[in-house]
Amino acid sequence: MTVANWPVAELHVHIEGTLETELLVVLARRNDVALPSYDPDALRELYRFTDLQSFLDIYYANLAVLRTEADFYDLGMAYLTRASAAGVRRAEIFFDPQTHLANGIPLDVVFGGLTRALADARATLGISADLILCFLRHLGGAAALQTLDAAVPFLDQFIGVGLDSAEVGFPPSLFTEVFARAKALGLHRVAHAGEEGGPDYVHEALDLLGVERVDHGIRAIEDPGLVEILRERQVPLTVCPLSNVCLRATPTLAEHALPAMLAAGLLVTINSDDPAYFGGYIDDNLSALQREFGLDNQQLATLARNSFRASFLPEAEKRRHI
Ligand code: ES4
Ligand code: ZN
Repeated sequence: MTVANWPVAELHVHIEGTLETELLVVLARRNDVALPSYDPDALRELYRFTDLQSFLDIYYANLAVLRTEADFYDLGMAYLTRASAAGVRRAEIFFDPQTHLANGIPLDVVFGGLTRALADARATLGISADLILCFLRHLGGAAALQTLDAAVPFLDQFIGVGLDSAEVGFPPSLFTEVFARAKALGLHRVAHAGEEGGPDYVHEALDLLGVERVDHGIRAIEDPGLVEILRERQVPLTVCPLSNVCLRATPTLAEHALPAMLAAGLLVTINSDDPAYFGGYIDDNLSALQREFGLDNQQLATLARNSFRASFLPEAEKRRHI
């Protein structure tokens, strides 16, 4: 076993962020959607980000190519195949239904394609995967409530809700009601917080949304009181190092908060976020950390164990992996 195929759970990956430029071109041609170029390398050249918003602008524009159930199936299957090769045994996958609804794609098309991909990947690759429905914070709390209501007929096809998109200016407090409703429906709850927003957003996600995991959470390290709460409760943090470098949430990988987070006793996991955009899958993130910080096999094993502990697998299944 090497870092390239160490058995892990991936808990922070946006299925839309796994759309490689090769598949982007195939889908654009299939659906007659215009792209700035039809050369996958030239398209990748456009991925030069200065912050979260500069990434989101390109990411949302590209999603216009996703039109049919087969498109969502191909997207899901491509990720699960690549993730399986990287050692992923369990994936808890975000998707953004509001983006597709805005593009005129009904929920049953999105669920139909993704759910079929997850079932086929389980049968052919032996990978366990579930979906987490994310609300786009820039569309606000009322739109999130509407989206959750519309998703109730599909409750057997997702295990939780999350919160993503532009962070600063859209605090967790806007989503208190929709997260309370998700809890009442028996859904798990996670939220992006402390990526570009400060530690106050992490406090709000914990106190007002009752999240079971924090996505990113790297800026929590700025607040010693918050670090103590996260350590004491062992709240998992799904950290995405290559994403943080690409979007300049950290100046360089060498200056990443990860070593400080581990030293503080936080339950940290390593994830890829949007691997088609940020230079790599979970194995690439682990290799980069190994190169930068000289992670040894014991530290790798700890990160892998953390990923299963932090997952939403039933306890008995977690133990089979730990
Ligand atoms: C995202 Cl890196 C990141 N942050 C917030 N929202 C997102 N959606 C997709 N990737
Ligand atoms: Zn993310």
